[in-house]
Amino acid sequence: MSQSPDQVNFFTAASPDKDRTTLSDKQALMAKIAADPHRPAYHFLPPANWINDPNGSCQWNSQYHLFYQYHPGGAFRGPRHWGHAISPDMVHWTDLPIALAPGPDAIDKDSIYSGCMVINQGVPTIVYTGISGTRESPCIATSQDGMVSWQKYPGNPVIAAPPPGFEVSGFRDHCIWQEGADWYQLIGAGIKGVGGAPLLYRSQDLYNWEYLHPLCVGVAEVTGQMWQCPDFFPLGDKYVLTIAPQPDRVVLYYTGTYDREKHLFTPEHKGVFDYGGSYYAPQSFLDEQGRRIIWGWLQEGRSVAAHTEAGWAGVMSCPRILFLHPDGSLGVRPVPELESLRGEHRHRERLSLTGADMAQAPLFDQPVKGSCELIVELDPGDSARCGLRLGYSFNEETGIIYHADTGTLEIDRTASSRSQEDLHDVQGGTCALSPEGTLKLHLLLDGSVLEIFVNERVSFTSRIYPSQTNRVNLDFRVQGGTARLLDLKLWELDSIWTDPTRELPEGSEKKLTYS
Ligand code: DQQ
Repeated sequence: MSQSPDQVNFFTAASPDKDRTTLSDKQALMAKIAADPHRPAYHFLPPANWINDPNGSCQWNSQYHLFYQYHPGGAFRGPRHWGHAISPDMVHWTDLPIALAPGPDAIDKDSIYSGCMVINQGVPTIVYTGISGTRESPCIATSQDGMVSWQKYPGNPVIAAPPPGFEVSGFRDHCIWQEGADWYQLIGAGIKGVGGAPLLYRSQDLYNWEYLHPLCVGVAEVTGQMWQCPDFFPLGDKYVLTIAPQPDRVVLYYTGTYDREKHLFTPEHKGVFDYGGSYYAPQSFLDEQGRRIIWGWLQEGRSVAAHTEAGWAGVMSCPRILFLHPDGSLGVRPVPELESLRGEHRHRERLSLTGADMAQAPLFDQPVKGSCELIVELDPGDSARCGLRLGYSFNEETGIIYHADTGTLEIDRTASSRSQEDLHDVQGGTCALSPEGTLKLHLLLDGSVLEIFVNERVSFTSRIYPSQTNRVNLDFRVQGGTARLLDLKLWELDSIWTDPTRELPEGSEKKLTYS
């Protein structure tokens, strides 16, 4: 499928005066983006500009659809639209025209905020939050042409205001499911002074909603004032609620039981979904294979000025499969479809290293490509710390180190880049060793994106901005004892953009189309 840039609307405000945006502006922007060492090669993002939350995620008629919060006016926050891309495999994507834009009606004149997709008697139906000033309104749009163009419901909003009786801190973001003949909807909210509280509604037609009660209520001091983007779904014999809490912005999950008579959720197990500090506002869906897939927005870790100048900001995480561990905790791993990108392979096994101070052993003679996948199994032994170092030019490095005394993994970004514009911190979180006492790390490194899955239980997603990302030296690091690297498999990964015109702007308007 091909769309002209104007249809896709990626470039209209690449220059501050959109009427003066010329082909050479577009070419210059795309050339800069194509040469950007921080630009991921196999994580989804549009050709340019700002994105945030995934929206409307679904698989329909075998096609995967990813909508996303999008500002076509530049690589900074602005009036949010819904961008749209489709894929046969969640790996290779085709850009489609913007699905939803603000206005012209007053109810959503300022932004189209996050929401979900349901198929209502064969009709694709989006439920989103219309933004008008400070007013947040649940709204509907439908498509009659297979999800390409969208018509807003003239009777929007479908819920006029938050329920009376308490003061909410926010009323936005939607998760909808069906039970028998009834639809149920959660809207992200919080009760002022109390805590996060996703509000539960019921409807028979998606257009008329009856308020029931909060699905559950958090404690403001512990889990924040407002739970954005609640997502609620069955998994195995439990139910799962994921939330994006404000102000902490660390995605949490609860697994527990759901009483389908009383429509109350009783959390039994609470966990951090991702410790990295970059992963936010995830949304899941059930695909046609019955897999629960989830993806989230990877925020920038560089200044607003830096990403505005770069011409792109935000990227989607890789699609992840969710499952339940026997102890009720959430399991997570990347989808196997990503394996189709695997190229050159390297392997190491049985490497033992001892160090009183931090000892370091190179894992390969030659640097690896900055778009790669690693699966590493470590036995911390009696060491105090062990892990990996990603080494770049100019002494820039990122440490991925397990601390035995605290049982935490730390992502050390203090020397990740020379630029003072970027985050320089240490991110850490608890991660349990396997029953055999080992640590299995599954890493996806892609330009400025670093996703790490630990023992298929928790992820650490980070953004790093070294000056150059095409050559990475990998080292094994050990301190205060002996640790063993049992096995390491590495694959360099191909770019998902098989159409070079997406990144190479030279030539005509035609060459700027996407297929
Ligand atoms: N992002 C959207 C909101 C949501 C927030 C606005 C979470 O709907 O609450 O872009 O990142």
